Amino acid sequence: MPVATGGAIRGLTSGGVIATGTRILLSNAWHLMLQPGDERIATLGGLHRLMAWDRPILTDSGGYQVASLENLRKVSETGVHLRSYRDGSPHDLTPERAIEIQRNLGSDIAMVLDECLSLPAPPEEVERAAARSLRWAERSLVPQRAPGQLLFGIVQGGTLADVRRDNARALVSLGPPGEGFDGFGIGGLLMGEAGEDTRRMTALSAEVLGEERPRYLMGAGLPADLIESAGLGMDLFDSVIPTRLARRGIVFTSTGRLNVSRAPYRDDVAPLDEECECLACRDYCRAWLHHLLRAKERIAATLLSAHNLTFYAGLMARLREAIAADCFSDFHEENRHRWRSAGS
Ligand code: PRF
Ligand code: ZN
Repeated sequence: MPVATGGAIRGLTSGGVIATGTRILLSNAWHLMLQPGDERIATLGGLHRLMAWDRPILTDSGGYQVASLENLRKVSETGVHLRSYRDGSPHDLTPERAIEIQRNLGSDIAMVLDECLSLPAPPEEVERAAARSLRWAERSLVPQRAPGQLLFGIVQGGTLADVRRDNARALVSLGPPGEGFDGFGIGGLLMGEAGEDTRRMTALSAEVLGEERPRYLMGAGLPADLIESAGLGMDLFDSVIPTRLARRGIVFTSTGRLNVSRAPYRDDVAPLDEECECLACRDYCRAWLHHLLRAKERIAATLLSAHNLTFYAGLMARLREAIAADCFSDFHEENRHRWRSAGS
């Protein structure tokens, strides 16, 4: 899922995003609650209609903002007391309110409010945040959802195997049989821990959560991470990586990864990727894209974001095909090193 935090992917229209082959977007309840307001969005016809996006939307709850706005928030049992990054105004985000916001937005998948910590964190803090996230998850199952809207619980527990395992177990058994969560986010990872810990905790979470319901590794976005964690049982991912890197000139191609803003591309008349059919690759060469970036032309972000999203949609499609054809291991082996670092 590309990230449209405030309801838009920077530089692209929804039609432009659809042209990349993207099938689902992530948006953020906390940001949309502040601006333009969730009730306003409901009154105006809902997020899909306003965004002119008729495919699925997943909304994150704002739990991640607990970690990323560290100096702007206070967490208590009731919920999160956050200050707006816009004007410093105070807001209380409770688990119940997070569900209500997402109902107003009308997203297809809503996430519970959780407490995500930056790592490393003291073990007792991790344990306390996981326990609280679980109590919040329980409170989230009660309020009314939008018709047809799915609700995902979120596993916390940092890199503490026992805490995370217990947390996932408890989450799976919440709610009456058949009426619990529709899927699960694996949260609290990719927060500064070592790659080996991410893998271990992802695998452990996947095992406890089981295969019946979708499992979503929150915040994963490097191609190698997506392939690897798919191998560990992950079904969904979200990240700002494809679009954020694109704006800095970094693109993924069928052969590797390159930074087209660098000098070697100034006179390169090849497309970004011979095998890509995106807007940028169809009409422009690397030299011109290099120029647009250097000249700070806004179309550069548009073209390179379209390219990266096309690349990611293609990568996910090939990954699904490999899994369906039972040749994931070959796919993993062929691709595990391809996008690791700055290449050609
Ligand atoms: N919780 C929520 N959103 C998230 C995370 C989390 O733990 C992460 C962790 N990498 C990304 N986005 N609600
Ligand atoms: Zn392209």
